[in-house]
Amino acid sequence: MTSSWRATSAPTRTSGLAEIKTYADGVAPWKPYIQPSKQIDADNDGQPDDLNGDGKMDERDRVLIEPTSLVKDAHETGLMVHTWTFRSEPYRLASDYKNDPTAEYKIFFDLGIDGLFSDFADVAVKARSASF
Ligand SMILES: [Ca+2]
Ligand SMILES: [Ca+2]
Repeated sequence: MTSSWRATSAPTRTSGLAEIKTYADGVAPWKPYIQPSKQIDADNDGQPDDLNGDGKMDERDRVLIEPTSLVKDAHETGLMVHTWTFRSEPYRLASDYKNDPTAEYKIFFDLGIDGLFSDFADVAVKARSASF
C-alpha cells in the first residue's frame, strides 16, 4: 500500500487490489488509510489548532473524516483487511474517541476489518467482545 491511496482514483485502486489478489489473501494497510483524520484550523491563523489546549500537537488534536472505501474495495476483490497498530495511550487517539481506546476499535470493526494488530491485546479483545 502506498501513501497515495487517498489520492488514487477508484479504478486504479480496484485494479491494484486485483493485482494483489493474484498473489495474496489480504492487505494490511495502516489505520489512516481506512479511517483518516485531520487537523483543523478553525481560527484561520494558518496553524493547526491545539484542540485540547495542552500546548502540544498530537492525535488528540485531530478529528476523524470520512472513511475511505479501502475495506469495501478490498472485500469486493476478495481480499481480507488487517490494520495496525492500535494503542491505548490518550495522545494516540483522535479527539473523536474521547480518550476511550475501545471507541477506536468499534469504528474499525464497524467498517468491516477482518483483523488488527494491537499493542494492548486485552483492550482489543474486550472491544471485540463488545462489538460482536
Ligand atoms: Ca489555527
Ligand atoms: Ca494538544
